[in-house]
Amino acid sequence: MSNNKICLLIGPTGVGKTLLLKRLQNILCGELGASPPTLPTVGTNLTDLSLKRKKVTVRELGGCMGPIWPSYFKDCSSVIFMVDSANIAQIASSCIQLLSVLSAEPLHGASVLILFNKRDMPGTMSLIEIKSLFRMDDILASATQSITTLELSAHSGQGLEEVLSWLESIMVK
Ligand SMILES: Nc1nc2c(ncn2[C@@H]2O[C@H](COP(=O)(O)OP(=O)(O)OP(=O)(O)O)[C@@H](O)[C@H]2O)c(=O)[nH]1
Ligand SMILES: [Mg+2]
Repeated sequence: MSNNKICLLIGPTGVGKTLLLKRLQNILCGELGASPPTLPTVGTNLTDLSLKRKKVTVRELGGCMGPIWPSYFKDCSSVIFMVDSANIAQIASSCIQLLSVLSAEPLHGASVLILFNKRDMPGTMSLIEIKSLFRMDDILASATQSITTLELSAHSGQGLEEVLSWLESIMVK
């Protein structure tokens, strides 16, 4: 598989990246089932997803690898950046992390999906409030990339089909 089919999956530790990959595989196998356990990813986690039209490889980079994420940027043409929308204390640092990712030269032409995960958690703020805290308008105004945002619960399954549709759409470009 050529490198330009690799999609990078990044975000702080514990936001739900590994669970997302497991749940996408569940859906593609035809049965969502119960949410499986995960362990923190130390290093990278390569997962092949057989979409309707293409196979795509998603490379998760563990949140603990943040300082060396940029060494993987040149090998990908799309990025999924995941945010824990139930962890308000982490929103500002996630925003700064995302701005640094978007300003990286190898990613200037990348397609970017921002996922606001854990929408099933009780007491989470509305998406409008989260986007405002996250400075989404400023991010969209300054970015060179085409950016899509989605609400997600990797746990309940809300939004998983939309993530697959996004992957299909960018892989046919
Ligand atoms: N309630 C809820 N819990 C979630 C959701 N997504 C992930 N989790 C839980 O969050 C914890 C961390 O999930 P992981 O998928 O391991 O997180 P990660 O982003 O891969 O973390 P690193 O590999 O350390 O970077 C696990 O206990 C998951 O079950 C969600 O949508 N809702
Ligand atoms: Mg992980």
